[in-house]
Amino acid sequence: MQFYKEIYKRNEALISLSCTRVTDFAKVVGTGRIKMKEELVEMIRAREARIAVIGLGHVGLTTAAVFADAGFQVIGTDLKQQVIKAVSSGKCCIKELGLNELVGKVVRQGRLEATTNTLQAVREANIVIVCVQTPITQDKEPSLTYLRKACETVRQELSKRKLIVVQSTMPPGTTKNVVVRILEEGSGLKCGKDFWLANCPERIVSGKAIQEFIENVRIVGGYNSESAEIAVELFKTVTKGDILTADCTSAEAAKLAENAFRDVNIAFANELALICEQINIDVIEAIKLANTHPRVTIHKPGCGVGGPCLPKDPYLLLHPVKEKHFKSKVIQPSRELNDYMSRHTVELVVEALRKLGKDVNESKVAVLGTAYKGEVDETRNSPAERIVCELMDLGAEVVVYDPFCEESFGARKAKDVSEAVKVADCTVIVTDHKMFRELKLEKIRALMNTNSALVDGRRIVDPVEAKKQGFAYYGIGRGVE
Ligand code: SAJ
Repeated sequence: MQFYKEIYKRNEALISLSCTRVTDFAKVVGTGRIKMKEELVEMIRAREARIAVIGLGHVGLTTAAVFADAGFQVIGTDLKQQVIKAVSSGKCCIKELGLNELVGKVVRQGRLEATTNTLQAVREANIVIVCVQTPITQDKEPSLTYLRKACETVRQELSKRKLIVVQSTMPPGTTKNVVVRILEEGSGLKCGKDFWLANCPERIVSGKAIQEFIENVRIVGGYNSESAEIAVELFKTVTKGDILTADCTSAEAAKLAENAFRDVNIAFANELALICEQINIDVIEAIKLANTHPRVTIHKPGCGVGGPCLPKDPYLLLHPVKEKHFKSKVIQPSRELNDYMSRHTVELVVEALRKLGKDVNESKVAVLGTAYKGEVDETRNSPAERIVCELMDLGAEVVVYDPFCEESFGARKAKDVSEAVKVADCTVIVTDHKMFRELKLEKIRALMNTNSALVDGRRIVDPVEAKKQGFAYYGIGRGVE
């Protein structure tokens, strides 16, 4: 709170003071620092500040392209040579609406370059934006290896007057306890005084990354008030949404709370689905009715929650209290329930086959979708992995098809839906791609074995139509009549 008061007081003071009094004010805070800060702010406003973006994944490349499009000179860095090669030739390796075109445009205009030489990029930059991944280990512990490495590289070329912005998602306390320490260690520079630091969590959803980067409300967690002020100036150049300032730990926690909330809401929908299966009603109908209440918004149940964020962010949120022996009663059980949904889907497949008089180990199962969600080409933490592997462990012959992903998790990959479902005993829909929503059920039915089942893990098929076509239909959250 003190920190906001400080920003507020200072802004008020600067606005109301005459020129001479501004000089007096500056004396109190340190003329040199005020000047340094104002110089960088001026450079940002004039688009003269050079920006280095470390990590050209989904978030980093979107960030780099949007800032370049706003008129900045941007240099993006990545460890992967193929990413640098693609970006340097004006292409992007990510399926993201409008990003390919935007990268092409800013590279042609000479405003975006890419390199594996992060040290040089940092040296030449006035602003460094860190966008590296912060995954979890098998034991659900945060792995800050990439973040530490990026910060260590930044430190080697850290000089006065630079602004460092971290967009990576971090456990609460990481900016203060890890990032600052690494940056200051041995550099002889003081954070908030010689250089500035802010943590500005990304909040963009895959598929709408550019739009959300520009339109979403931004949270700027400043290490100190000056850091926040400069970072706000930076994001003002690209953001239409409001920009809110906070202390860095609150900003970190807020970002994790968003994803943990979504995960818990989906877990609620999934538990509701399991209840509905037991009492022989359809969860989709129940949720639709419940959501007509003005203060109720239940998410969608499904065969699992995947992607680079939701399956790990709840663990990042819980991390700082783990050593205090805090026992999570909502967040962790929700995570576990969402993880269980892929196994439940396999159970539905086995049950569907059993009811048709077939053993899973003598059956062919077609899995439609390996992406973690519809219209993306990303398979990280996808529920498809567990579903495919467990079905193969049970002895099923598994064939997968996904229009956007190469990954098949060890199963045979079909070139199209028809090849995947041909003579299959069961088809499982794992991803809600648009093309699977538009499946021609009659055609699928004709290609599959005579006695066959359809398991809808995303509830995108009309159950009435499926039954009309002669399928034994099983959907997550729908009791079997
Ligand atoms: N899912 C459900 N039911 C739903 C919604 C999603 O089962 O009702 C599943 C999806 O199928 C998918 C997973 O959850 O497997 C994650 O989907 P998502 O739509 O939440 O997408 P993400 O992980 O790409 O993006 C989230 C977003 N967070 C929130 O909406 C709170 C995004 O805004 C974040 O920026 C992103 O995480 C991130 O990078 O943290």
